[in-house]
Amino acid sequence: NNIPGNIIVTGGCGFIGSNFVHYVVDNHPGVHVTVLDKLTYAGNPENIAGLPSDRVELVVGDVCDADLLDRLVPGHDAIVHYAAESHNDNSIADPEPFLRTNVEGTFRLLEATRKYGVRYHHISTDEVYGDLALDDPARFTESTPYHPSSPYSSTKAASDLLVRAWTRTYGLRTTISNCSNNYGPFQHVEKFIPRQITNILTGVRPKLYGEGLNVRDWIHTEDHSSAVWTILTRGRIGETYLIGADGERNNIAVLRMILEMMGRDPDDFDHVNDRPGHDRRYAIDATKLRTELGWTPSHTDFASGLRDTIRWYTENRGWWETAKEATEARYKAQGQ
Ligand code: NAD
Ligand code: TDX
Repeated sequence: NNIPGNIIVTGGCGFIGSNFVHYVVDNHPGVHVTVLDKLTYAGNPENIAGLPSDRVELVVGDVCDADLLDRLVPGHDAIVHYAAESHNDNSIADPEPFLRTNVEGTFRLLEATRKYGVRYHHISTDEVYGDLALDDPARFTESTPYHPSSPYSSTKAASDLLVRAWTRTYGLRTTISNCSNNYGPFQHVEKFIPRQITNILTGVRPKLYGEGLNVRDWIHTEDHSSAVWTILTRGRIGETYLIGADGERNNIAVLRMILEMMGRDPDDFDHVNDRPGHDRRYAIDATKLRTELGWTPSHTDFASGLRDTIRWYTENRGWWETAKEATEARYKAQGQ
């Protein structure tokens, strides 16, 4: 085991990064976490509020700020890089921040990794592989060719390629993980599941893109965190690991589950404009992670995870109400 004592978690005030911060604090008492987060519209310091101040420090700043990285990185053993612009629809409306944060930000972190010799783990997505046909039995593996579709996924693919090139050329100690769609509490209301739950809670009909036959491979964010910790501490240097929990479902089925769990008619939703270039299906084969590192997910009952997520949004209106209004105004302008 290679447990780092002092880690930087970029994007640690976002949905998945903050879950990882909680995971580390709860399960690994010897580890100190420095969160580096710009607090964009998607970052909320409340997501890590209440954690012991001797275990977690928040530094508000930009991963593109090389001077800040020069001050921050020395004294740390590892960087876990979650920070990103993460939403496909935003990337279609305005790609520029995606280029800057996802591509330039990763470049700056790799340069700091090179300069200070720290361990680096790169968080990425299954979307770098493009999409699969609905009737294709194949799933993505570590050797699937890169074929991204959207501005968002192309910047994530670019950042993965930078990591691979810097690793080979400069001998950096890196790993990459590509995970499928996450769900759970603290996810921004722009994303599919929280958007539909909070639509119902605010008396708005849920919005389904196109026919809703697109398939996503859902994993609970806690399982993503345990997988990342496993790879950070036991993964082979220079390797890529896919993370997924066999959770394929099409959007219309997920939406009907939400409607039924919230006591509504399963057909009580609107079809809205489809996403341009909408990927049809993502599916992960996580055999390498499971067999080589012995990782297994623990949230394998999607219905129960979804019910808990609905309960969390119902009980935490204060966390999402302000963001909800701004998000829906943006969607309205796009006819979605
Ligand atoms: P999110 O949008 O909820 O959070 C992103 C966080 O990064 C926010 O706290 C934001 O303030 C911060 N940030 C953005 N730009 C920054 C910058 N320039 N400098 C410092 N901080 C900055 O995103 P998420 O859904 O939690 O995703 C986290 C990571 O996981 C991303 O790299 C994403 O590509 C990847 N990922 C997400 C999913 C998913 O289903 N959401 C699946 C696979 C991989
Ligand atoms: O209102 C909606 N209606 C709808 O039908 C929204 C917001 C989405 N959708 C569809 C589009 C997708 O097929 O639901 C599916 C999921 O959409 P998103 O939540 O936007 O996720 P997706 O585009 O699949 O990308 C997510 O998973 C991979 C994350 O946002 C990415 O950060 C991650 O890399």
